[in-house]
Amino acid sequence: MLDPFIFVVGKHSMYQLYYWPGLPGCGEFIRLVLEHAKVAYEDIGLRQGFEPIVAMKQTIAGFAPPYFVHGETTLAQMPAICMYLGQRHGLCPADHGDSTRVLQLLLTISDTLSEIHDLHHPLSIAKTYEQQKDAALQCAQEFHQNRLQQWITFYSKLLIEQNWLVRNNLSVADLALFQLVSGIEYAFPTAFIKLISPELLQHQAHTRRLQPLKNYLNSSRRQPFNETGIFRHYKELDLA
Ligand SMILES: N[C@@H](CCC(=O)N[C@@H](CS)C(=O)NCC(=O)O)C(=O)O
Repeated sequence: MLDPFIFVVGKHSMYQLYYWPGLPGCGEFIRLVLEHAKVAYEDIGLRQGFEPIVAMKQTIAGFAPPYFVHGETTLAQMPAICMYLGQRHGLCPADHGDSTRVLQLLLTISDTLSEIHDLHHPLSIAKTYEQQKDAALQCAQEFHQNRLQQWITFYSKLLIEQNWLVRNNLSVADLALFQLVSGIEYAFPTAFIKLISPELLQHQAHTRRLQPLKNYLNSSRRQPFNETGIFRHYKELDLA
């Protein structure tokens, strides 16, 4: 029987993604690229559990998961992995300046992710949310008053008069923006309704319609948001 966690869709050699099972986290950004590129990959965490991820963390592969292995190449950091895949599978411009621009946007999205993660863990990732709830409430208030609007404005301006972020060509940065905006909608539904822009709503709609990404988003392989990931829905951290 075909292993359900080895998704052999294309003709490319096998890629391996190492990411914690049970949460979409940074791993899901990479899955979106793999799925849209229709390439074969082995999802080690979903298939084998936490152990291989912990083992990888003890090597010099990179400080924290996601890790990505392709033959002799081992990578960490979501933006670096997305760039590697984007360059191999037509989701990154050939021009050096434009591809660096894609990298810049991935890094900016990564900055937004850190800020959103730190809302529920403002003091320490070693403590639970409940142990730092007071600080989290304070940070969330500040975030909704200022930062969320600033982030939304930044990404929206890039989409005025174009469907895709860099020279109106779909790239890995667009797939990452889709996951970021989807996560914001999950974590802060009230803030989302009040603050989201027409540009970002349209970008979401365009991305959701892309094939083959659409097949993945509608499949049971899509990793749902939950309260163990970056985007957590705690009602008290949403806009009042
Ligand atoms: N900037 C890194 C973030 C890596 C990261 O924070 N990984 C989390 C899960 S999303 C983790 O497992 N952290 C464990 C640790 O920091 O020890 C990336 O984009 O890959």
